[in-house]
Amino acid sequence: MLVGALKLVYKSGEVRCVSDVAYNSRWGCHGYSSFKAYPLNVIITDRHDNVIFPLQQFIKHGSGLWYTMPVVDDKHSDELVFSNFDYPLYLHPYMELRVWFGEDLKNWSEGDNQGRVCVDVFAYVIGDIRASAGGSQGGGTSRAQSLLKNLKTSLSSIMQKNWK
Ligand SMILES: [Ca+2]
Repeated sequence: MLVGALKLVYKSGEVRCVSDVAYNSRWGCHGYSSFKAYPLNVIITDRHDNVIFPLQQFIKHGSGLWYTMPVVDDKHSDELVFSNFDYPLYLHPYMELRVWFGEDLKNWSEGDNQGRVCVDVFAYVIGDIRASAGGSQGGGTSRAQSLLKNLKTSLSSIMQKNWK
């Protein structure tokens, strides 16, 4: 299936980028001075540890993969949503996705990291590749484009229908 977005929904736990629990966070390292401007550190990769989300333009600190996203608060936000409707992700059965703490992925300043966070992962499905078998290459993209038009008119109902 073609996936335009991934959503991580917070379930439980805390993580921090140093040993002090004062920096407990759901998605990064809350209030830690070095990363206040880009406090998010949860990364999605494939099974070879290639970064899928966040998109490169959000990453502000390449060594540890610290990033920022509009509106998202690293301590209080219930959800973390990554989207890429220009280049939908093709997910197939048994494909592995990994949820990383960026510092751990990069083996950078990871020795003092602590904690664990559990999340549910949802995919925003914009098409099934089998449904368009025989169609022209790029059919998924045009489906994404048509969906974007729908989003403008009925965002809430589509959002409910497509999260799986
Ligand atoms: Ca650290």
